[in-house]
Amino acid sequence: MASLRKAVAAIVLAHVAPVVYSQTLVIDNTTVSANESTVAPAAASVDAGITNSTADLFEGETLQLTEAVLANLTDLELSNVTLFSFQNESDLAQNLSKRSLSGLCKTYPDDPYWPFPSTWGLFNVLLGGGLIQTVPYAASCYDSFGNRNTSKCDFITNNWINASIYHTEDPTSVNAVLFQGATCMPPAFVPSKSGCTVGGYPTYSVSVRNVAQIQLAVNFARNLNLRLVIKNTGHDFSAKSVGMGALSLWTHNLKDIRFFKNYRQGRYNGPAFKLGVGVQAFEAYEAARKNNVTIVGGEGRTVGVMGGYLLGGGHSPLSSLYGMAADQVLSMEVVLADGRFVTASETSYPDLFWALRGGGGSTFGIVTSVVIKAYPKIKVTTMTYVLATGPTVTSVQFWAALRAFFDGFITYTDAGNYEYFRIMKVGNDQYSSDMGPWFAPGMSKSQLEALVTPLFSRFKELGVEVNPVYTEYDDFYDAWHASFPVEPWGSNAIRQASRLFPKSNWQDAAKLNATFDVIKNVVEEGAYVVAFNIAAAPKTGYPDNAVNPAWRDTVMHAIMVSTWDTTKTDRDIKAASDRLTFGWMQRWRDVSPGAGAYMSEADYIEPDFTQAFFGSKYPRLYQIKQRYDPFGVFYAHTAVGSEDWKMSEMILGNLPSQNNQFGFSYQHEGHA
Ligand SMILES: Cc1cc2nc3c(=O)[nH]c(=O)nc-3n(C[C@H](O)[C@H](O)[C@H](O)COP(=O)(O)OP(=O)(O)OC[C@H]3O[C@@H](n4cnc5c(N)ncnc54)[C@H](O)[C@@H]3O)c2cc1C
Ligand SMILES: *[C@@H]1O[C@H](CO)[C@@H](O)[C@H](O)[C@H]1NC(C)=O
Ligand SMILES: *[C@@H]1O[C@H](CO)[C@@H](O)[C@H](O)[C@H]1NC(C)=O
Ligand SMILES: *[C@@H]1O[C@H](CO)[C@@H](O)[C@H](O)[C@H]1NC(C)=O
Ligand SMILES: *[C@@H]1O[C@H](CO)[C@@H](O)[C@H](O)[C@H]1NC(C)=O
Ligand SMILES: *[C@@H]1O[C@H](CO)[C@@H](O)[C@H](O)[C@H]1NC(C)=O
Ligand SMILES: *[C@@H]1O[C@H](CO)[C@@H](O)[C@H](O)[C@H]1NC(C)=O
Ligand SMILES: *[C@@H]1O[C@H](CO)[C@@H](O)[C@H](O)[C@H]1NC(C)=O
Ligand SMILES: *[C@@H]1O[C@H](CO)[C@@H](O)[C@H](O)[C@H]1NC(C)=O
Ligand SMILES: *[C@@H]1O[C@H](CO)[C@@H](O)[C@H](O)[C@H]1NC(C)=O
Ligand SMILES: *[C@@H]1O[C@H](CO)[C@@H](O)[C@H](O)[C@H]1NC(C)=O
Ligand SMILES: CC(=O)N[C@H]1CO[C@H](CO)[C@@H](O)[C@@H]1O
Repeated sequence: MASLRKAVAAIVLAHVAPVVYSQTLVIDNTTVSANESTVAPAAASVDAGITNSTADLFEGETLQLTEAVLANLTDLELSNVTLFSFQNESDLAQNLSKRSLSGLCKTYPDDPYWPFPSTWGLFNVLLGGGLIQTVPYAASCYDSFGNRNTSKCDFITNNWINASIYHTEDPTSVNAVLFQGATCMPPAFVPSKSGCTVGGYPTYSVSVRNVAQIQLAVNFARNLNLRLVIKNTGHDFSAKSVGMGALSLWTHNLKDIRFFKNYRQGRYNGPAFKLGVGVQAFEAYEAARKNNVTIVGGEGRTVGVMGGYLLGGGHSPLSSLYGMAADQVLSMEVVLADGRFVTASETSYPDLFWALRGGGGSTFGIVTSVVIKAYPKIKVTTMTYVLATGPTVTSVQFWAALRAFFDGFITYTDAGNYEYFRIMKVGNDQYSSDMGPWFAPGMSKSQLEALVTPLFSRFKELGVEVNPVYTEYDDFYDAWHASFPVEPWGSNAIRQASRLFPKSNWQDAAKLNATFDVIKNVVEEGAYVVAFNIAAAPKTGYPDNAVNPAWRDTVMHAIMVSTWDTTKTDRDIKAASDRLTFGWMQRWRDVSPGAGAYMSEADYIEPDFTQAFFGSKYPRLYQIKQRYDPFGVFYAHTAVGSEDWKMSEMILGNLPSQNNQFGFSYQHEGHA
């Protein structure tokens, strides 16, 4: 530790020179590279025995920042080191916002309080390296960052839409580029508006490998009132993992996986996994297959199933049977807004534990790992078919057959099934709806055939023939892998919105008519509907947590999509965007008053989002947010407490921009 002190001194004293830092430090007159093994790990290796963790910490979780380490550094009277202090009582008594110019906004790159390059250098050294200055993913298509490379640009262009796997390897690339500002798209996607700037991407990212780095970053951001964002994969529909001028924590590399054959905690006694928050669906499912068990995760292959997915609830092909992903959690390790690292479980920070399971990402803390229940290996039968108008099927028959399918929604989810289907207009009075897949966990082919016999008989009566293809699999992995192709990514010409339609709409003939009508008429007007017959109230029960109560009452999660041609005028694009929220979606809300929408796949400007995304859970979530994050260190669009802040610039007149070019990104309006 003595050498660490000297190293820090060397860096700080050297910053009289304009650019002093590199990835090296001078320790006892010897230059060494500043990397994970030289600095952040030196912070402290904490004895796992003193935590409340229910499973041993991963190695990166044992590397923690403590008061003692900071005390060693402050002994040197280095004023910059206080920038990394934990939150304390005197911080609470004052207002941290005094550190920004107006006292209202986050500190922004043009602000005189924005850290000097030398301060960023010191930060990087304390991190042990891993601070990345943003170069947008598609920068190789342009000259702006000095790295133009035609072959790399061609590769990125070619894989932009169809290969999320590459985007999730990049520190800042996100799916919802529209809200980022689409400031660095491959030119082929933006023929008239090409160019490349950082825009709404963060300024810096920390490539996180250990807890000490997260704590340093949280303390630094809180003490300097910087905007902080968290990026795991960047899948979020609302671009919640970016923000202009932000410091980003990139958690993608937290990939540890540990399996417990027999795990005991509270009343639970069975198999479990402890998964790093960077583990993606394909990796989690591979691990489950290898250990002959099944876990609850989403359909998208590269989604971060322990990150924003699970924190927002997390629906799964297994939800009708086992509930939401958030229902499976036994404990979590979390860095809080005050910089402290804690365990959240039924017995340690139970209020936080409740909120983290469904209350949304980037709100209460930065999760580093999650312990979840695992289930025995199960067989799965899938089925696909295409229902479409054509020479023998009129649109009237098409809608009647689709309605016959809707009529069975309660029956199918009661049987533990999940059906993922799409409905689209393919021409004048021409429609198509592909079932892909009908997913029947725990069922054999003959059991599924028996379940759907009445449906296909009804199709026959209506004069509609489909060709169902059944496949029986030995385990979840194979069924999942065969059923869900790699997901698309990164369009700037798309908006989505969704609704969790209540089961009670199926228990009243007039309401079901009205529900079906509003699905049908938005498709007739050009909406593309992606829907799930799914439930999240399994017979075996579910824990009390922050999952949107609308999930417990639903039998259909339906997403509507509006796309447009980017060569259209802004006026036409705005019309398409507004029609989604205020035209089509309003009809869906009107037939389901008091229901809700799934925060992770919702309308970016859902009116009354606190009710829609959190329902009756909101007041308690807001209270917990105030308790754990009184300064608003964590902010994400539509997250709990975000209504206290305002973006001052809009895209298309009403979509808050994560890329505000004109000064402060957002304003604190004070709490109610
Ligand atoms: C193709 C595709 C398929 C999908 N399939 C499903 C599905 O089957 N079921 C389903 O429920 N959802 C699905 N989703 C939605 C998905 O749940 C959300 O996009 C979710 O936000 C992804 O989480 P992430 O961590 O991968 O993404 P990110 O965009 O990186 O993060 C999402 C949010 O969580 C926060 N966050 C991330 N990591 C952490 C952390 N460690 N601690 C605290 N906050 C964190 C981020 O700051 C951000 O606010 C899908 C999305 C896509 C694009
Ligand atoms: C603090 O510094 C002293 C003296 O160099 C060292 O012995 C001790 O291990 C350090 N403590 C921590 C927590 O880093
Ligand atoms: C480091 O170098 C300086 C000047 O070259 C010298 O005075 C000092 O003794 C050296 N310190 C160590 C620990 O070697
Ligand atoms: C980290 O730095 C140390 C000291 O210079 C060096 O020995 C080690 O090889 C470096 N590790 C990596 C991964 O660069
Ligand atoms: C509290 O933290 C601030 C930095 O935010 C530091 O300047 C101050 O000395 C700390 N006060 C105490 C009592 O530790
Ligand atoms: C802190 O901020 C609140 C609300 O903006 C204000 O009322 C209060 O006076 C501030 N306190 C200090 C110590 O500046
Ligand atoms: C350009 O990109 C290609 C493909 O990614 C890479 O192999 C090559 O080394 C790059 N060229 C330069 C000069 O960086
Ligand atoms: C994406 O599509 C392009 C063009 O068809 C193809 O070259 C590329 O291999 C695809 N990438 C993936 C990962 O499927
Ligand atoms: C999984 O099951 C297979 C087949 O029954 C068996 O060969 C294998 O050893 C099991 N693996 C584990 C990790 O239990
Ligand atoms: C452990 O749990 C107790 C009781 O909830 C709590 O006071 C303490 O802060 C927890 N410690 C950690 C490190 O989570
Ligand atoms: C539902 O719609 C069908 C077909 O349009 C109609 O025959 C039936 O009377 C409607 N039911 C109710 C309760 O409105
Ligand atoms: C941001 C900040 O506080 N920077 C300070 C770091 O330390 C040097 C030397 O003491 C000061 O000059 C900076 O103002």
